[in-house]
Order: sequence, then C-alpha cells, then structure tokens
Amino acid sequence: MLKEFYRQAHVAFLSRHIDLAMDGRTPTFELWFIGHKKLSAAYWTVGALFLLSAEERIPREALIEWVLQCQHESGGFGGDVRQDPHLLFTLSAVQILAMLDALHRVDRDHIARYVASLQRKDGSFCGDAWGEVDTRFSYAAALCLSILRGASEGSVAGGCAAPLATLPYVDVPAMVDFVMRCENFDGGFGLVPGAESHAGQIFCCVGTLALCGALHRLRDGGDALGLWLAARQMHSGGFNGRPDKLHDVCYSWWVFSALAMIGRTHWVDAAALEQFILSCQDELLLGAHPANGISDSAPGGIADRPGDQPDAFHTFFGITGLALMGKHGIGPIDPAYALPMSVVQRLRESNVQNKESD
Ligand code: GRG
Ligand code: ZN
Repeated sequence: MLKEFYRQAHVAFLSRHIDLAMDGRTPTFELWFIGHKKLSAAYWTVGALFLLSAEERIPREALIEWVLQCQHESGGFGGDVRQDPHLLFTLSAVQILAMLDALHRVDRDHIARYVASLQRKDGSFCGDAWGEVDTRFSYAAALCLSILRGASEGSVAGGCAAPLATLPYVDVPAMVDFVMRCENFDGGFGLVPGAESHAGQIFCCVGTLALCGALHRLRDGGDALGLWLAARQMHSGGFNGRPDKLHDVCYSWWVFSALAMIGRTHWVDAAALEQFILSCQDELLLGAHPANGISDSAPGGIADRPGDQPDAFHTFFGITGLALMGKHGIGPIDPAYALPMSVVQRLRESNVQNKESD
C-alpha cells in the first residue's frame, strides 16, 4: 500500500526541536543528538517548517536574538552561545537569517571577511582556526558568500547560466580549481584530493561549482557523475552514500540534489525514492494505519532508515528530498542553496536592488 505523509506530526516534532535548540536545559535524547551543533539543528528545523508552510510555528524574534548571540567577535558564529566560531555554523546562521528575512540585523561585510580569512593559497578552505581542510568548507564558504552578496540571477538547477561568479574577498578561480582537484576517475568527488568519492562530498563539490558558475568543468559533461549517483539507488528505492553501504534518508538530499544540479534526476526512480522516505517516518503509533485517522498524532519525525529513531537531521533531509521531487505540496527548494526557492528569489531581488543603488 502506498504510504502517506504525516505533515502535522512532523510540524509538531520540529516545533519541539526549535525550543530544544534555543533552550537546551532539558536533558533529552534529542538534545544529546543535537549536542553542540545547535545552530545547524536550528537551520534543519526552521528550513523544514518553511518547506511545510508552517512558518507560524517559528518563534521568529527569539530565534533571531539567539542566533545573534552565537556570533563571535571575529565575525563567525559558534554552534551555540559562547562557543568557538566555525564556518559550518556561520553558514547555518546566515541561512536562518536569510529565511527569517533578518540579514539586515548583522554586519554582512564582517561575516564575509571572516569566511574569506579561512581560504588557503591553494584555493581550499579550513573550517576554523585549527586548519582542517574539507570540501564541505569550500561549499559552506561559497554558499555563505552567495547569500551575503544576494543570490545571483539565473537558476543553478540543471546547469548554470552565469559565468564564473564574483564572491566578495575570495579567489573564486582558485576555489574552483581546488574542488576540481578532488574529482575522481569515477566522476565523483571526495573530501580532499585523492579521497574516495562520497555522496555528501559530491553534493558539496557540485554545489560549489554551481554557485561559482563552473558546472561545465565536470568530467564527461557530468555523465560519469550522473552514472555514479544513479548507481546509489538501492532495491528499497533509497540511496546509499557510496558502494556497499546502507541506504539512508539523508542521501535523498545529497544524491538527488546533486542530480538536480546536473539536470539528471530522471536517471533515477523518484517514485521509489518517495516511498522509501515515507517508510522512514516515525510509526510508533501506527499499528493503526492512515485510514483510521490518527496518523498525524504520531510522535513525528523521520529516521535514517525504517524502524530507527527519528531525528531533526533526517527529518529535514527527508523533507528536502520530497521538496526536490515536488511531492505532497512541499517546497520548492533550490538544490544549490538548500533553501526554499522563495527565499532565494528574495535574495536575488535584493541583489538587483543593491546593484541599482551602486
Ligand atoms: C547547507 C545542506 C547544507 C549542508 C552544509 C555540512 C555540509 C554543508 C555538508 C555535509 C555533506 C556530507 C559529508 C554529508 C554526509 C553525511 C553523512 C551521512 C555522513 C556519514 O558518513 P559515513 O561514511 O556513512 O559514516 P556511510 O553512509 O558511508 O556509511
Ligand atoms: Zn544519514
């Protein structure tokens, strides 16, 4: 039987998580999972509530105040109040502020300089002052700066219209060259040059190329990558992140958004993927099935795979997967910005206005 999407239950689950992220004194399993990554957890929950058209459940002003308190004097943001800054949390902060239309509440130039300070001579990015390099950080930098500048014209989905993007303070050609050094013989990308292809890193590398207007640099015009990504679909309909690994809901985003950016979503079975995501919904109360009408009162949330404990991360990436497919009235979402299309559209308009006032 085809499964239903339990929207109300997920909205309730996500609302509980926003409160947890901002308060955090209640020692619960969910809080243990969120740990020090509260700002990113807030991005997942706010993003999911937006995509479910449940913005009214977001405590907007309290959330903005808390995000602002997470900023460090360097310009970067920590995962919570009084934590060291990191590029990934800085991205989450900027994404949350963009969704809440509150970017005017921060000094954007200060944040952009912090991001740029993490670029190294070879074009790569560190996540923080401790010097670890990872293609996740290239993407975080490209996206952060794209949002702070105001999104560029043209859609990145299915190929990028723009030539090499200009991003404030960073060396974009070097940034792209470093990402291309992480491309493998199989068409995929890894964490650093020579590292194994992994769907999460592929999303980051393809996202960086898309935001920088450099998707044309892909090997075989993207065919090798498309084949590698399509091979991630398993009999369950779900994707794994690399060969011989288990299926996992979050790859619905990492894999399908990369396919969307290179215009090849039709190379996989979207209906089977949808059913896999729905089968990962919390079903604690669902000895009863949807027909009896109590499905929306389940605890809510989506797990990594059927029968596992739901969490905010997989709830967000399950919902973003459905949003990419345009299912259940969710979305739409931009695959490179990982933000609702309406938010990216608003950023684009602000970019045009900024240019006119220059
Ligand atoms: C704004 C959407 C967005 C992202 C920000 C943090 C980040 C940038 C990207 C993370 C990309 C990534 C590496 C995702 C993979 C996450 C994951 C499921 C890791 C588990 O890896 P393994 O090797 O799991 O433990 P497998 O599935 O290979 O067993
Ligand atoms: Zn996962």
